[in-house]
Amino acid sequence: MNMTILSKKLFDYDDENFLIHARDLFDIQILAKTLAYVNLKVAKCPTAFSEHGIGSDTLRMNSVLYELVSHVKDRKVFQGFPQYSYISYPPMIRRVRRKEDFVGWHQDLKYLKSARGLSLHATCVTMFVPLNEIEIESPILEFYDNKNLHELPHDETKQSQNSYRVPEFMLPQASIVRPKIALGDALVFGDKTLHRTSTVGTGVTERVSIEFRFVKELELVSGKDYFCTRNMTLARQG
Ligand SMILES: O=C(O)CCC(=O)C(=O)O
Ligand SMILES: [Fe+2]
Repeated sequence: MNMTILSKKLFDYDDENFLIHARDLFDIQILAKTLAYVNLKVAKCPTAFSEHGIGSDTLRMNSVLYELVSHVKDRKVFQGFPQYSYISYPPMIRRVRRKEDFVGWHQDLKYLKSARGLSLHATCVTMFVPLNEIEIESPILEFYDNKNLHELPHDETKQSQNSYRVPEFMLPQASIVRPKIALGDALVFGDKTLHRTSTVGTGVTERVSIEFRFVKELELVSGKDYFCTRNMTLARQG
């Protein structure tokens, strides 16, 4: 797997089960601008995140969200997953500030296959980008470092009305990785990589983040918008 100089591969078992910590990928000023856009939208529409911290389409349908990916400091990061050269538009924006906003153990593959998730694409790579300053207590992500991960069954429990989670008894016996990330970094992982909102730390400090989903050219959906990382432009699939 190709890497930017500042990227650290935390594990890499196959195209769908890997984790990269990409350091210093985004300019702090562009992150601040994107966060200001999110905050402005929330000020205008306080219910923008009413449902479990996930941004509504009114918040997400703006190309300002792609300024981030068009200004990555090192485009080599995209070469780490070359078949996934289109980012599904709009990206997901999330604001985690209560325990109810936490997402349990899951594989993003489950969301691809569900009616209310990303749908339509068979596979994806996720790039998770925090927008605000990260503190020790900030709920970031944690991951299972496990070689033998297949597609796992998920269920919906009362605790997580808006998310699927892998039942406890199905969780692997493997070590958990909690990358220490800083503002400007991203976490990139496959759709079978098992992850959740990290529950380490007692208090919940607000965290706003964007999730970009990279999909394969062969799986593009007609009439849908994408950002192409090969020519760095927004494109509608005609
Ligand atoms: O933001 C979170 O806590 C969960 C994010 C997540 O599951 C993802 O980026 O795929
Ligand atoms: Fe996820």
